[in-house]
Amino acid sequence: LNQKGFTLWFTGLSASGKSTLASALEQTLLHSGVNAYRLDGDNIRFGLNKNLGFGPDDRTENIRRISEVAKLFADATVIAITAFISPYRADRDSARALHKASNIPFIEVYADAPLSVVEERDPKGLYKKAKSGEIKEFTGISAPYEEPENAEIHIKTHEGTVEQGVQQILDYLVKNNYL
Ligand code: GGZ
Repeated sequence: LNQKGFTLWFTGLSASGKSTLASALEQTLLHSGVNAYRLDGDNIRFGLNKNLGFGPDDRTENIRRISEVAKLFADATVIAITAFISPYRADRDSARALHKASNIPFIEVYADAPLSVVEERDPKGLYKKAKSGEIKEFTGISAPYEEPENAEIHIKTHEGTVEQGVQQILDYLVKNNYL
């Protein structure tokens, strides 16, 4: 085994393109024989974290557990790709510190699209529901999103294609000797 594991930590608003980018990247890596595994709402919020909601404490616990699981995957030489809003800077920094303590690289990827753009996309109608008050504590509307200040990779998802975003990540990984 000569693959070295690390965690690629996506953060961004709902509908910012995190999951799309994370899936496309995972596919690209797997097709080139690199072992990667994606953690997202579908396999975490309906399983390990099904007892958690969207209040501040539950989001913190959501991110804490995900960071522990990602670290284990990376420790097992897999590239862990996480795709969660992770709205609090302190929680992302804790995830980073947890990795650092085990000497496992942690690469933050900001999927950045303006609120006006994600509200317009609104693929599941959640922003509409948040604005009408039907959904409470919705990130960007009635709950905070703290933008990354020093993400290793910053992708303006509304300014390029998915393929360009994936390429931006691959370029970073190659340039920094992760691939
Ligand atoms: C934000 C919510 C909320 C609230 C349900 N706020 O677009 P989606 O649907 O598929 O992605 C969102 C997902 C966010 O879960 P995360 O685990 O990524 O959030 S966090 O990192 O903040 O813990 C959205 C849906 O869940 N969703 N209610 N109130 N997003």
